[in-house]
Amino acid sequence: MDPFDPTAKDRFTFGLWTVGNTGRDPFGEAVRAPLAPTHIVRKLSECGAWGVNLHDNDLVPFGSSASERDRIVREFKAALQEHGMCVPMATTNLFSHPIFKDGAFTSNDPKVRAFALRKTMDGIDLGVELGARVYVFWGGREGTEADACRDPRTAVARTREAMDFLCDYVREQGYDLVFALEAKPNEPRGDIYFPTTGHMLHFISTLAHPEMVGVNPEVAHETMAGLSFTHGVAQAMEAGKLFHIDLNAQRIGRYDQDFRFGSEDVRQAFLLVRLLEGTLGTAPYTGPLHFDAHAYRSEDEAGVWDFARGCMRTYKILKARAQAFDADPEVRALIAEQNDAAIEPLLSGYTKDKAAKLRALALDPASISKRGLRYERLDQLMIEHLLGVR
Ligand code: GCO
Ligand code: MN
Ligand code: MN
Repeated sequence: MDPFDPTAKDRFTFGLWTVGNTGRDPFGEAVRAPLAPTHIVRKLSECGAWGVNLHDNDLVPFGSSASERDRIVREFKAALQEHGMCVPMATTNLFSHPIFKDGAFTSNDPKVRAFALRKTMDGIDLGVELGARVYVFWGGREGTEADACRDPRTAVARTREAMDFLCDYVREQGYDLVFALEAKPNEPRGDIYFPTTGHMLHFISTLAHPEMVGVNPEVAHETMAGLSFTHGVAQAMEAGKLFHIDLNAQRIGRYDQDFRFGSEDVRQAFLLVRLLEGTLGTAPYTGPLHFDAHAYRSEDEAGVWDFARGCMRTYKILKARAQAFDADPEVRALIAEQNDAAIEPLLSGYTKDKAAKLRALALDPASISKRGLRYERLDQLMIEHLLGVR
């Protein structure tokens, strides 16, 4: 077997909405027929994926009766069982229906906020019934074009109210479920509240149950904002808050492109996989590896499965490249920690004595700054590993 072909052990997942994307965009109609969720389950399992994620309405169309819902869920569960697939994550569509045109949890209309909470409780029930352990919140419509419509602080407070309400709902039901908040700077709104993972991380610390809430960073979203995705993910990992991740590819300064993972900025993709896999010797991320991307509009259904296999293969190839890079003796020598047993203990845990000792140290800025760091060589080695010549 090709070592880069995915298997269930790799924990790769796709959304029903990702491989099911019909290619509709603001300028043109669908180019592919919709795929039945049960068909997607079968095809994804054949491609080597581990799981499939969904919005409530990807599976149960908006407005379905209770009996329709139950039949759809029954058939979907049978397909999951037959193909050995799981549903690690679920989420709510709080953006498609016109009722959400000015937001869901942040709307100025309490009826809209009530509807959003109710829809989310139902979505949580559905997700848990399918086995989901992570529930994602992406506030696609939570933003503005006409900013005078509300004080942005009100939007933050309303979002907190909703999160606290829903955390208590989950606790009362006794569900084994955590929340993951997904930031995006804009699109479909002119500006979306909580535009980056960093904004989300702080917001989480203000919640009633911060331990239940983490983040779901997406490559495209942080890149749209021109930020280093790897740094954002690292900060979330360091805080113990990387509960989920949306992998795709994106160029800075564009609309949300949702390209095949690794198809743009291979260098950032390499650094991301290196971080997630902990090939540097750090603790790896062990959650689902979700691809929130879709096939080019040029593709038919066969192209969709090429796209899905491509996302997973590229991840595995980058993982192998990262392992080789971090095992390279020259690389290890270049990034070896410099230890100084006399100085190190003085740098953490303030005491008057340590402050005095720091002041007394003989540190010569001129001689310290003379040393070249050899990052040119290090970066070139990374490029050579990435290009497969080392
Ligand atoms: C987007 C978002 C969505 C969310 C999804 C799950 O830009 O459209 O990335 O795909 O991830 O709604 O919450
Ligand atoms: Mn996105
Ligand atoms: Mn996403």
